[in-house]
Parts: sequence; C-alpha cells; structure tokens
Amino acid sequence: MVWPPYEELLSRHGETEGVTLDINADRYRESFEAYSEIGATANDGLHRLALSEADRTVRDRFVDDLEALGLDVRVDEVGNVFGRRDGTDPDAEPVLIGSHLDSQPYGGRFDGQLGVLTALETMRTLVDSDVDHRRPIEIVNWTNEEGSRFKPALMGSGTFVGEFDVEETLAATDADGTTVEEALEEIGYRGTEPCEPREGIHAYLELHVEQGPKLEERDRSIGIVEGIFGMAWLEATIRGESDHAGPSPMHARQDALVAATDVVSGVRRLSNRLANDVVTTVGEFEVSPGSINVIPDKVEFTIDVRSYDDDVVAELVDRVDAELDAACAREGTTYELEELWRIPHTEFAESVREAVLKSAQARDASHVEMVGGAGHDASYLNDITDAGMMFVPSVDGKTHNEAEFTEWDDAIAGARVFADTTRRLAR
Ligand code: HGY
Ligand code: MN
Ligand code: MN
Repeated sequence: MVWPPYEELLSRHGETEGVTLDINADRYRESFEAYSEIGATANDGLHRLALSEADRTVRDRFVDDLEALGLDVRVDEVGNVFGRRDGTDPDAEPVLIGSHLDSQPYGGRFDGQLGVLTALETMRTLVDSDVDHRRPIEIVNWTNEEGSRFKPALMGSGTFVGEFDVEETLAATDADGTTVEEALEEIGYRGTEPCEPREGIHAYLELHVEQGPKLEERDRSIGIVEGIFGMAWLEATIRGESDHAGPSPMHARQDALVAATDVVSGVRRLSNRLANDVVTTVGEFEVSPGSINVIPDKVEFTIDVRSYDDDVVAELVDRVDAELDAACAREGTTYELEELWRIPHTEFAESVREAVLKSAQARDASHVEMVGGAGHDASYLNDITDAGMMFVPSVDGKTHNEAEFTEWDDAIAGARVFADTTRRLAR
C-alpha cells in the first residue's frame, strides 16, 4: 500500500472530508510491541486469558496510558475499562471506540489487541493535535471477549448491553471452579461503576483483524463490515459403561468415545449440507476415565456452529441433537446436550458503514464490503447503538493461532481510516 503524502490528501480532500488526523505511526507500533510482550508466548503469540495475571498486567498498562492522556478512567463491575475525552458539547452522546485485550490460550498478538491500540493511538492523536470534537469520545477494553476461560464469549460487552445479567456473569466459573467475581477481585478489576450505559451512546466503532482470507485474496486494505455470523455454542455429554478393554465382548460394549467420535464426524458433515456458509467446530473434548485399558464411560465436548442465517443456526442445533441421538442409539449410550450460548447474526448500522466508507475513500484506501465469521463485541453494541466495524487483512487469513499476522502498513492504513472515522462520527 503506497500512501499519497498526508499534505496532498489534506489539500485534495480538505478538512471537510474528514482527513483531519495523522496518527503517529512509530508510537502506534511501539505500543503494539510493548503490549505484545505482556503474556507473550515463545512463538510470538499471546497467552493472556481473561482475568489472568497477564490480563491484569496489560490492563494496568492500559489504565496508565489512559491516565497519561488525562482521560477520565473508570472500571465497571465486570471489569470493562473506559477512558473518556470530553467534547465541546457536554450534552452530546459519546462515540465509543475499542475492542478487547484478552486472548485465546495460544492466540495471536493482533486479535483484539490491535483494535484497542488503534483506539488508543486515535485518542493520543486527538490529545496531541488538540483537535476539538463535539461529542465525547470513550475508549473501551471489554472483559473476556474470547469466551475461552469463562463462557460465554463477548461477556463484558454482553453484560454492558443487558444481554447477560451481572450476577450471572460474576458467577460464571472456569474449569478450576474460579468465578469471574473471584478472578476480578484477584486482579483488582472488580470495578464499582454499574455495568450499563450511563447515557445514550451515539455510535460504536471497532477495528479488528479480519481473521479470514478475503481481504488478502481481493488485495484490499480495508474491510467495511456489513455484518457478523450468528452462532451457537453447545456442550454434549455422552455416558456409557466403563469396562475392561480385554474380556468385554465388543457387541456388549457401551463405549462413550465411539459414540462421540461418530458425532464429531457427523457435525463436520453438517458443514457442507445446510448452507454454503455453515461452519462447525468441535474445540474441547474430554474423555473419562482416560485409561488405556478401560472402555470410556463419559465424553464431554463442545460444538460451535455458525451461519449468517439464524434459521440455519437453529437447524444446525437440531441436527447436532439428531446426530447424538443416532450415535447413542447405535452404541447403547445416553447423552445430554446443553446450549451454552447463542447470538443471532448482526447487521451493522448504515451510518457507521457510511462513515468508514467515506474515510476509506478520502484516504484512497482500497476497500470492500464484507461479512465476518468471528464474533465481536460490536455485535452486542449494535443492540443499543449504531455500531460498526472495519477489518484489516490477516496474512493467510490465519488467527486463533500464534502465527496470526498483519503487515504493519496495513495496520497503519487501518488506523488512519479508523481515526478519521472516529472524528467524523464525533463531529
Ligand atoms: O468466537 C469468536 O468468534 C471470538 O473469537 N470470540
Ligand atoms: Mn477478537
Ligand atoms: Mn478471538
């Protein structure tokens, strides 16, 4: 991506076109490298589970950076962290910008973190250039977007918009039985602010790495996100009979693992039957008792199903149940299926998509409208305000993987469009 000089763009489009902010690319990158040290893995990824010690450290760094900017910092009761810069009109509804700093167990440095640091660079540029904006602008780091340690995903933003009850969120437990409340206390982020909007919100904007191959395939710098897939998270438990691997006749076995593997293959086959955008994933799988010469009597596993069509997601949930029923009938095992989480598909606000489009055009940034398959906090914000997202390319589409990468020129291109769009929304 070769950029026309900023001055030329300004002369060509001028102030009115919103080409008004020039981020400090070195500072942006320095912060990215510094934050990437926190919870860094040996393979350049991140191990920064929600509310872990690494999450505490990165949150402390984030709060320090917000306070250094003179922002009004507050932490709500589920640990969402906000920093506010007033606008010229104290009665105007704010523009919210941000993403998440938690990661997958072996995730990439860009997922979530790039969005938060792009918002931080935008705030820094506003403060540096002493640029006025009518509306207040708030930056946010959402608690537990990933839903890996604590389920469901989008926990902080979902609670903020009222999708999840605060008490339920605080009572959610991880695999060791630690509650969200205990983990928040442990890292010092059990805030006192109510987890809800204090006022109406004018708009929400989030930058995120695409986490897919489309931008790279189309050689575009900016993805203007029309919407996000709907998705459901299920947990299946299959119960059989443990018995000796030797003397037990094969025809008399009730082998929970054999039934479970049938279901895993069946779930995979669903992804090319119902609709061409369907994706299905079994990510967690636990076998008991887990001994070489004992027939497994229990298997617990998760199923993640997604499509842009909510009716297809509903159909997928039914089909998973049918797969379990058939496999257990064959094997003489029993099962339970629990729905952990479901979110309908999202269609982002035209007003925000338009603002991103105008900013991309003003910067001569190549762009394309697209739908995203990964869940994002913006989906819940879209329930209470005009929300929108923009993507920057992921090399080879790789993500939720330590090798996740975005070329720095693409990150800068995204940050410039993001900063301009933020200013445009806050005007
Ligand atoms: O599951 C998701 O799509 C997101 O990474 N939480
Ligand atoms: Mn993310
Ligand atoms: Mn993620």
